[in-house]
Amino acid sequence: MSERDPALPAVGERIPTVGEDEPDLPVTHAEVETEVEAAFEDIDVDAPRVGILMGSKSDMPAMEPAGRELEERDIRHEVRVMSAHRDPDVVAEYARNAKMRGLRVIIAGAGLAAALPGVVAAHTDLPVIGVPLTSGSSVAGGLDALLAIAQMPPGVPVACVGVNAARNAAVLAARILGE
Ligand code: AIR
Repeated sequence: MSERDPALPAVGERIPTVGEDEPDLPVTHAEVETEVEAAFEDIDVDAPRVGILMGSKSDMPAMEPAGRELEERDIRHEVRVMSAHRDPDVVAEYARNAKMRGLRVIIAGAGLAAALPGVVAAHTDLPVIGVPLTSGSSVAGGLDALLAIAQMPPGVPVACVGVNAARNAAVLAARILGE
């Protein structure tokens, strides 16, 4: 069951009425439903369900197959470039807001000291799929990124696909979504 928005009154909760002599009235189911409906009106029904992130524009060719796979499956997604090291605040904010924006899975690809998937997982409880990427300046052909993504500490999991396996990340995202 999804958590109740703490900003909304619970059924039966007493809310103050206008006017001094009137007693407080308990909130009815109908009133709660109206408030919940109003809150949901703000949520974009066309919101993306998968976020595809990458640490640099230079990762785009390697990450494109993930977007293609989701497109073929008609799964709404968005693509963002953000670096865990160069734009740490942007990454933290994106991850913190992701669930509220309707995202259900995050795919994050990066090369070298590939912190992006792990940092995203540190700021959200959505499932995060990491894609280790080879990079021209890697001294280890992508093994550096593979270890950085796979070796997460207990309690902060990142699912890790193979090096440059962006398409597999999308297939896994689809399976997590049950599609
Ligand atoms: N990277 C960017 N910020 C942190 C990391 N680990 C990675 C990118 C890219 C590589 O560094 O994901 O694979 C090289 O980035 P650039 O921008 O120099 O081409």
